Amino acid sequence: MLRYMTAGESHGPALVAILEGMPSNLPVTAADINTELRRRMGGYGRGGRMKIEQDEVQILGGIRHGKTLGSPIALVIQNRDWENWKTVMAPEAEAAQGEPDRPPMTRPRPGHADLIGGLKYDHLDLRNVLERASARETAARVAVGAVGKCLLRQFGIQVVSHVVEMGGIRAKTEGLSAAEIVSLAETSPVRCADPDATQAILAKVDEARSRGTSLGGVFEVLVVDPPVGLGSYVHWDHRLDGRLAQALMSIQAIKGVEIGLGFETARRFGFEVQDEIFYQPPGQEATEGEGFHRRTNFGGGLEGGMTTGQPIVLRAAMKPLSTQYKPLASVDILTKEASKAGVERSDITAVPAAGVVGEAVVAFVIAQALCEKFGADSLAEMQRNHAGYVAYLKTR
Ligand code: EPS
Repeated sequence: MLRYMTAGESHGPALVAILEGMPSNLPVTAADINTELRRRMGGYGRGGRMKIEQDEVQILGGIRHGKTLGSPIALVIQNRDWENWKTVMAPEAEAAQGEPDRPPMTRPRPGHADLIGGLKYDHLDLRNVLERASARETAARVAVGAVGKCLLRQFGIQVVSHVVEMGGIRAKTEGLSAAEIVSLAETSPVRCADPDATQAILAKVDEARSRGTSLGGVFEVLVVDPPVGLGSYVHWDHRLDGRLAQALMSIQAIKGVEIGLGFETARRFGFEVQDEIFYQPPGQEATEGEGFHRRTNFGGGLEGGMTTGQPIVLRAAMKPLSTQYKPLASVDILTKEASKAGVERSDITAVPAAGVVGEAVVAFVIAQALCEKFGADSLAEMQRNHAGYVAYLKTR
């Protein structure tokens, strides 16, 4: 089974990921991964940290001469900021004497993992929690997802994203193709495909900054050209919709996930939300699709926990980041006195970056489902199995 783990603290020496179960002979280069890492670092509204970091992957195992070996893939991303935190974050016991200018963090931020993590893991310095709870960890997930994208590319599957809403400002993208959305979003400073909405969002980010607060939003992830029948209806943990929702929900600060029409389906009649089924014999001049096909995609490319072959459409809602430059009420965990929450350096918003992270976690889940369906010892074996399946589908 394709699986991965990450380790590393936000201001520790590095982030580490181990990805296991990728087929052998898959072309993967550091450049494939670095492209995605760089996309994640962008977006208007990021804080000072992104001026320090220049995320680049080091491949420590599992790839030789540009191809996967089938063995675990070990990836490392150094934290440049580590230079400024060497004593505070040192693994050595002697360093615990601390630095006078960086006292323990004892005033938990509402909405962050600080308080509950401190209680649960018995920490009096909440830095022990926030360092790992930080969304810095998503750099490692993006590296893993980039390898997943390399696999998907071999099967003609693309995973893209764009910001559809920020601070209550909604993008208008009706009538645009996925390709148009992507090219517009990639040139927008907030990764939004609507130029008017982009301008309004930039102003809203500035307003949030000047008011000492943060801004949330919604991003959409699209999986273009997935094969029919990834995932399964037979068991709860095989259902691909559930697995994709979990992956997106696990991204820091995500509070809601929708698939296709999502919550809107609940407001409509039944006949308004199902994607009717049509058939056109293969080989005949295809006007709107060969074989079984649909004219709508309300279901977001998923039926019964399986891919329909239409684009998979997922949206995730990110709350405004919990660090507030104008801090909210909190309590000092040592003195128990009412106190303003601690202020850690942070971003005003990270919704544009979260979209890139969304692509990565979705790419991983789709890659995992692809490996399950087509076997995953070698790329050639997967391609043979995939070709056989495609040929079989043409007979139906
Ligand atoms: C983060 C706080 C900020 C962000 C960070 C996530 O970091 P710092 O405290 O070092 O300024 O920049 O995001 C990243 C470092 C990143 O690579 O995305 C947090 O508290 O979650």
